[in-house]
Amino acid sequence: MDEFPVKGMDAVVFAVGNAKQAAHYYSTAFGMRRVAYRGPENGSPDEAVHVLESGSARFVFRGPVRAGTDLGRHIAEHGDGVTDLAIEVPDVEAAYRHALAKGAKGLEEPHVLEDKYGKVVVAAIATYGETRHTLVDRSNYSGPYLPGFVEAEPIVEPPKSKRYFQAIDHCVGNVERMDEWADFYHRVMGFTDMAEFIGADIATEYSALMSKVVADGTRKVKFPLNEPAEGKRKSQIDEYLEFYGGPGVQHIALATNDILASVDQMRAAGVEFLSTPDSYYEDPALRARIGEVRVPVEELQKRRILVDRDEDGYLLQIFTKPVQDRPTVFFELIERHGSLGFGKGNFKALFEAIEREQAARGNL
Ligand code: TYF
Ligand code: FE
Repeated sequence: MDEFPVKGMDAVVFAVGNAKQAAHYYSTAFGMRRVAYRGPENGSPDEAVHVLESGSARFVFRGPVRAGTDLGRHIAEHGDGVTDLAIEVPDVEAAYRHALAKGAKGLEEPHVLEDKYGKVVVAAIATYGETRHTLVDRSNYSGPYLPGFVEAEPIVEPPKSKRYFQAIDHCVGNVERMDEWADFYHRVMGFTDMAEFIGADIATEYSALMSKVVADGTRKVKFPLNEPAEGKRKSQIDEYLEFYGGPGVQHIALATNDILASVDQMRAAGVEFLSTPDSYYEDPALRARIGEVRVPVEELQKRRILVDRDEDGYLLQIFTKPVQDRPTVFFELIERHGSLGFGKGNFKALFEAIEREQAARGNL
């Protein structure tokens, strides 16, 4: 029996300096639709909260309205970042009791929130850094987000074309001790390791990081965990830890059905992506390894989209630059065609691209 059943990701919650403007950026540049709001106008004097969706992916942006809040302190310390990887579970009480029995730190006891749309049960436990997992059961709720939130108009007309992405594929944490946190997810949530990992061998060669992926039994919730390693130069994970001020969420991967169109539209709206050199696409070894994919390699090359293949299929992926002034949180777009991996074959090219940015910032 699954000791910690999960339904999927419920939301990624961001703490930002200006939630109104963040909501605008994710509407215009990420094609998301605002669906709910809570702020001084409806019972939240200290913070404004905008809720945006794209398919099943839900982002929540919280911004302080006045000085002296813990939210404001969090932003002063970490910059804009992710405070909560909220998970939808069928039974919050059972999940929370199980987590605490296995040694998790409780942050919020299970409680019921209620309004005219019904009831939601929530609780919260701590994970790495100041990050938390809120556990949510919304099976008896029909409102736009949580009790207390009102329906909100989209900020701009959502894209006429397809949405840019439809789900959260995985959420990556940068930590100081990967094994400790992998064990946390094994013990507390019954998550198991996925095949992909970066061990000390690869780490010293070029990546300067070690990485492990834990996931629930259904593979709907996937959490890679990175740890800095002694490499030839300063690890990108150390840069993150320094600028974020400790462990936290590094990137959110968004599942798309048409990465070419999404990248084109996001670029046109001003989103910056990491650049892969032409040599990546012209490498005969890559061409041989990849075989046939749904578009000519030239179409990927034009857009700097990466491609990887394993025994189950292939995937296309691309990474944004950090989306705030601090070199911390970024996004990945991923289009899967059978592959359940994370682009292991791209790690070298990807980490070289990341290191070029790191060097440009003077942090290598
Ligand atoms: O999530 C992953 O594992 C891939 C690769 O600092 C990756 O997206 C791993 C570490 C990293 C950036 C990307
Ligand atoms: Fe990723």
